[in-house]
Amino acid sequence: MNISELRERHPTHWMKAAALRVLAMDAVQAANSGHPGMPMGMADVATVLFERHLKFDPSAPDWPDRDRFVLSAGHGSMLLYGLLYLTGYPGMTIEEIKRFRQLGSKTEGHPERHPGNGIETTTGPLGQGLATAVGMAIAEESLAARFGRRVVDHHTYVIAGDGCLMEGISHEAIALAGKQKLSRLIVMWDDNGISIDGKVILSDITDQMARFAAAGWSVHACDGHDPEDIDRALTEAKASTLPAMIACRTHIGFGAPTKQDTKAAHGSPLGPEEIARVREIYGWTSAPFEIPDDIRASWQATGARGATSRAAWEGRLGALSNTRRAEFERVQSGALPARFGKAIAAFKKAQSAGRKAVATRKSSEMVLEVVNAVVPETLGGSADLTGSNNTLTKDLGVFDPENRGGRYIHYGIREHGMAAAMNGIAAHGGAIPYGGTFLVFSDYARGAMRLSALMGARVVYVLTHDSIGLGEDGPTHQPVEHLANLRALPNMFVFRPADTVETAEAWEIALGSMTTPSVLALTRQNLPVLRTRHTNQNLSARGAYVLAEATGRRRAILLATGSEVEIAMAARAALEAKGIGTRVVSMPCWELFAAQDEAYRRKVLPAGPVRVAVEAALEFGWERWLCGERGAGKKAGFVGMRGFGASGPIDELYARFGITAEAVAEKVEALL
Ligand SMILES: Cc1ncc(C[n+]2csc(CCOP(=O)(O)OP(=O)(O)O)c2C)c(N)n1
Ligand SMILES: [Mg+2]
Repeated sequence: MNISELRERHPTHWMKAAALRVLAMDAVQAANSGHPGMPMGMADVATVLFERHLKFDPSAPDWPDRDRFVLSAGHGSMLLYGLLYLTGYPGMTIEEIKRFRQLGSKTEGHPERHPGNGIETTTGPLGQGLATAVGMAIAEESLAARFGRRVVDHHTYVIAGDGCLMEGISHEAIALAGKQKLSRLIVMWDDNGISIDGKVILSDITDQMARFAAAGWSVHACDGHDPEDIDRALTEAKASTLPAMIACRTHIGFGAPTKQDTKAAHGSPLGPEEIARVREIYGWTSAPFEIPDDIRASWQATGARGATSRAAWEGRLGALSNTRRAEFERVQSGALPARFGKAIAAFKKAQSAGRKAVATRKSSEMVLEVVNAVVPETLGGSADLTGSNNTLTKDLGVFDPENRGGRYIHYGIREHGMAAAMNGIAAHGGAIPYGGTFLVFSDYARGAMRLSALMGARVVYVLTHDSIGLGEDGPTHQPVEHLANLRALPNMFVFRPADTVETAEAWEIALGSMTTPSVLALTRQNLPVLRTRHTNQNLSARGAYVLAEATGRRRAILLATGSEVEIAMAARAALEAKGIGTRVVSMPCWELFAAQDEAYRRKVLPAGPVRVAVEAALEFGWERWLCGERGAGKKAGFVGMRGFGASGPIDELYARFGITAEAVAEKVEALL
């Protein structure tokens, strides 16, 4: 449908959509940066969605039963900000729109998760929004199974561009959604045939409808500028028992006389002349950032539409029994059950006494038996390594279309899709996701892991086979740089527990960290229990602590994590036997140790003694603890990997790479 037809046949719709278009065009011009083309192209789709379908209430942005709207094509952020402003989200004022992309504004270059302002998830890296939305739809089904459709009954809508669909992560996401029959997930594809380099056919000729259909989706198409056709497609999509994709044929930069349908509309201001001509073509006479009263009123009516259904929902929530309502409210708030801490303490006590040597991946499974029994909102899973990651505990049940009450998700061999889905589960709220793969394959998930950290999502990554200790699978599977890589991420706890007790502590911290995701790096090989003296206190919460003190004068401090703490303890025994007083510091979480006050850090790492760190990974990053923190380069050493590992039995590998108690003791003696 062209603009003159639209203006004639749907005048009110046209002006509402034009308001979104003009806001985007003007804000991008004012910021002198941004992406006007996508909002101008998708304004009709967004208007119909918000006016006739989306369940939302700007006066209660965090209403748990709202529909989720995800702008996966995050570069078109002005479309989202315009919608939030026009429908009346209190946090999204015209001042914020005027400050688009400015420091400290709520209108960042790309949407950054802020549910209080109606921004459900962080997008910008293409494809992430779509894959995150899959997790939101999973969480919705899971919560509906737990609490009933009377209080959990919403949809997840996504706007995705060509870029989102070209990214590899989209394949993982749509395949997972198709298998899971996530019928409340609706993806609106901005089918405009243009991306940054020019026409999409420069690089892609995929039949997207056929691709989605092949993955088990219901596929639809519409003229993305015709409100009646958009409405028809959305209505059909909602009626489907499968996830639905709607190919919305649109024109990027709709109405821009020289730039429509070209790459020039994608990512730069249109310029004053083009903007003036667009105003004429649109029939828009208002100045920048001014919305005519009648159009404003019409948008406000759209924003007010959800208040009745929210009131009705409040009534239904109130009609639940007190216990069920309290439980619903607890999981929504993210608070853990009251008995969680006691359960972990009891587990630790039993393990300190029992002293059973197991791999920490097994320790993690043992902890999860406790956690999953006490915390009913966990949703576990693995990227096809369930038996290796030890992520499945008894009685969880498998989440699938026939059993939405199941709490274990077979994510398939889709690390990136799993990580993004977990972000979506966490962002949705009401459930706590954890998922496993090998540590080395965190590379395949990292795009989404970075967003976990940036968004502050409570996601737990169970990453097993954390070193050459995995043995025969060889260097393709042996992480060496991954700990450093993950430690480099801001706002990510990287735990490498040394035994079952530390593993329990890591889980306790991870689940209690509402705004920080966690990695648990776990071994394949057995490790002895080193924390044989029980304390209710979570020692790992300080990041590092003195596990064994020097007897006599302290001349050496050994720093170690995970499986190498055992090696440090053996080295200590050898050194002490020679009269060299040696302290062992276990460092399960660098980030938490770095966050301690200096007095504590100085107590653990005083100046003076030589320091040797041992970790079956690259040295990268250890300088901070060896040379910084009152240390000195000439009194510091590192025992660990220097390059890639090798295929072979574990004992031979540790010897081959010189990660042994003898090597640690020798290094200390050489430094003394
Ligand atoms: C993972 C990722 N790679 C690259 C980019 C840079 N980028 C931003 S938008 C874009 C083109 C997207 O094309 P499309 O989705 O068709 O958007 P349209 O031009 O239609 O608005 C690219 C390559 C990005 N944001 N994320
Ligand atoms: Mg495009």
